[in-house]
Amino acid sequence: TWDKIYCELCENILDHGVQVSNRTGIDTIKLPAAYFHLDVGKEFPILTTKQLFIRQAVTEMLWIYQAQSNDVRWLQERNVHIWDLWEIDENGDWKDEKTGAVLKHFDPSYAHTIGTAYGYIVRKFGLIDRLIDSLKNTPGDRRRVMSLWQDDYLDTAVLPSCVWSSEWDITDGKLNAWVHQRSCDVPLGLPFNVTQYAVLLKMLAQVTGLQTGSLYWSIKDAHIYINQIDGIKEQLERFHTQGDLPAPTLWLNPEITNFYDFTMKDIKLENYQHMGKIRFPLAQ
Ligand code: UFP
Repeated sequence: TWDKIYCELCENILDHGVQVSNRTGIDTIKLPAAYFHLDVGKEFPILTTKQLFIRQAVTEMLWIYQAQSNDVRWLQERNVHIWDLWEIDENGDWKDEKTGAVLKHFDPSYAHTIGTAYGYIVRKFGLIDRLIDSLKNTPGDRRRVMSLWQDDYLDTAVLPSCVWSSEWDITDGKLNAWVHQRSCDVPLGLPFNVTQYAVLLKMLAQVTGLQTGSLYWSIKDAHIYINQIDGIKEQLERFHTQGDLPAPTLWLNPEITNFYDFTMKDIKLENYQHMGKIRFPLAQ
């Protein structure tokens, strides 16, 4: 199950990781690489050893792949504040949350956005439309690579996309995705990212008439910030004393056949049992 894979990765990082400094000023314990496989058709992956905020996770995914937006206000209007620390201000500045120092200056036309990353790239290169077209019309295609990493757009991005590549495969009527993440905040980012791509996989399978298959997930730089270690130890303690809880199911409105028609009302997590919140600090 996902909790087991996740907890083993956390233990592996704590036991065998190396402490390094990085641009955020908060050290991490890191492993250079990690990999796992999840059969989403069998079990919907969402952690039960801590509560995951599914509404926020799905909203962010829709912001990137459906609204194809880089505008942080789109999220704020929906009461999602996970990108507030990376919002470019009116003057084009991206500022340090604590000191107010300007970390990077952008053209003021990027005000209120995160610059040219994530949804901006999806829209600019028509990535979703191309993917859906290929899934429907050339099922045997082996070139379905969706790349959010575009060299020409890195300098104008506040945070270049972390989960940046996905490859989409059809085998035996099932849709599978191979997802790669260049940098992974395991306590905060990974639980969100995995659940988001599981929802995306199911949405894409539905609108292309395929069954839900697997997520194959690879990570370069899997890390835990040192101020997150206590929270992870608490989660590991929960897992070792209570195991995990039965996985919930994800309901998608079966009437939706166009990817762009999905709204939050059409996406529901049912029977989600979990062991409650764990607070983890976020490094800007
Ligand atoms: N991060 C994730 N997943 C995401 C996201 C960010 O794990 O979807 F947007 C984390 C990884 C890293 C930090 O800790 O955010 C990005 O920093 P950097 O660009 O220096 O890798």
